Amino acid sequence: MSSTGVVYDQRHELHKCLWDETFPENPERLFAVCDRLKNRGLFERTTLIECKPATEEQILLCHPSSLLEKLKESRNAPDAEALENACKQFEEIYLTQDSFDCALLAVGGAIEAARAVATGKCRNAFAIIRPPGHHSYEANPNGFCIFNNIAIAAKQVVKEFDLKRVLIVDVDIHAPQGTLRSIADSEQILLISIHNYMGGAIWPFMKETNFDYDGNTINVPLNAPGLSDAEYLAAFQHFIIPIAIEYNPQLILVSAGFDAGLGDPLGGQKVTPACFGHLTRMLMGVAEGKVCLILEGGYFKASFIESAEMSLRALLGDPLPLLHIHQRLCPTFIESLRCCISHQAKRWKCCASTLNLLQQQQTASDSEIASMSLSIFVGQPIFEHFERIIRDRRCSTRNWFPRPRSPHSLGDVQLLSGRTSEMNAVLCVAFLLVVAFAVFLQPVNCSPVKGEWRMASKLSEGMVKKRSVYGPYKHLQGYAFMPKKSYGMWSHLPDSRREGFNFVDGGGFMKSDNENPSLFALPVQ
Ligand code: X5A
Ligand code: ZN
Repeated sequence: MSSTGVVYDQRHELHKCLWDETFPENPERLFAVCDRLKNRGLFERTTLIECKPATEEQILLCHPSSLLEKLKESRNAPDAEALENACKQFEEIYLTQDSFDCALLAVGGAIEAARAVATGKCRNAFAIIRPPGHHSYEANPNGFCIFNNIAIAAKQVVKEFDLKRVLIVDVDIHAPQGTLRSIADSEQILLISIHNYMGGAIWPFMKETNFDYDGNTINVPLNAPGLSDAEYLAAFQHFIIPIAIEYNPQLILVSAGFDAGLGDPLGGQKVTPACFGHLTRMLMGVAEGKVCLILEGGYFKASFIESAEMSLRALLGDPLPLLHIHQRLCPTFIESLRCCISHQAKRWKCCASTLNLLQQQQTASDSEIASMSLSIFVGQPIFEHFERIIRDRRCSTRNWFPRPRSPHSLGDVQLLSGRTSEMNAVLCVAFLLVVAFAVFLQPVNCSPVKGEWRMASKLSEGMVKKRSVYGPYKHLQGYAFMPKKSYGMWSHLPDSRREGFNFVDGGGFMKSDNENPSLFALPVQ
């Protein structure tokens, strides 16, 4: 019987940030995952899939040759300073002399894993690769991603095996704008993604990542932080899995980012490792189990190594820890899901029937039939602001990422100090938008506003005030909406505040500030 395949290649460590060793996307991520899988005796139960560099022809399935030429130059860069300077043309990208080859290897790994599953050589597979890929599109590497590994792999297997339906499911917490754009021209590929949206006030600040997008991408936008297993399971059970079944894919590729996980400093959500295992298992019920996981983000080591283990255990058919759901679904999430179901009811029979059921229930309980909410998007000014930063080559990687810095790198922040009149204009527009959003939309039934949202500038305490914000975010600080729920949310605090956090059997154990521990440990089934 064919087994579970794993891609892992030492050479992926060659891509690292030479000028900021605290950068969250680092080689340590792969070592940590692999160490864990080795220590738990999981590697020996899998088949190693050999990883070879993607060919230029394969890269061209999603990117222009101009990008290949640009990136190739980094091979001959004289020093780190030249590399850092070259990276200013991109958004949140770093390069070493080896990054180009390493990125080719990551794409190659994704392709080989997808091939192994498509041909039946492996029952399913997990490609443990980096750099990640799902943000990159056309000539725009960004968000730690150089080439779009998963989109290229999908296009390659469609071409090579004449597949008619390949499904990509993206569970990374960041909206996969790169995959969305890379596959927009492919009739044989469908993308379903669940990600932070926050009314459009979160990176990558793109309207196409909201529920009302039409095309071969289906979005589940999340508009509140602190969501957990309950919400993710509900999204899968009521929306993602029914659509997957109706689509009837021949192969499922998963953008397996674990940054929606409990404790992730970038994600702000609270999905337990065990839940990642269960999500994988739910997908294994579709496409005759032909599921290929491809690693994307995940930045809190204790959490993501456990999530990766649980996902691999799902692929191997191991028992998974039971999930204990003892919370009601977040109302803001319910509204998102209702919008998704209503919007997709036009195209998917399963959504039409779910919607019908919802409306019958509402009639039966004498409540008004809820209409679809407004599609909110407040990200345009920030998006344009970021585009100008890249165009003017104003900012290097180290200044993009908003988090506390070690003192020795503080000096570089000076690069951005002083507001330009352009920045002031952006601030005014953003501020006016925010005021309009707060004042005029308040009575409208759209929950990102309802009750839960306050202006961050008015907070006496809260995460915005507590964390230092640098780079392009610096001047926007205090003008953004922060959800009330996230006051002092621990996952946004510096790492030192997250001590006492352990992951056991797919759950997590956190000691909170008031010494009142909250327990997420889960019994094994
Ligand atoms: C792959 C991934 C995160 C990009 C964050 C940009 N990228 N602010 O998780
Ligand atoms: Zn991510």
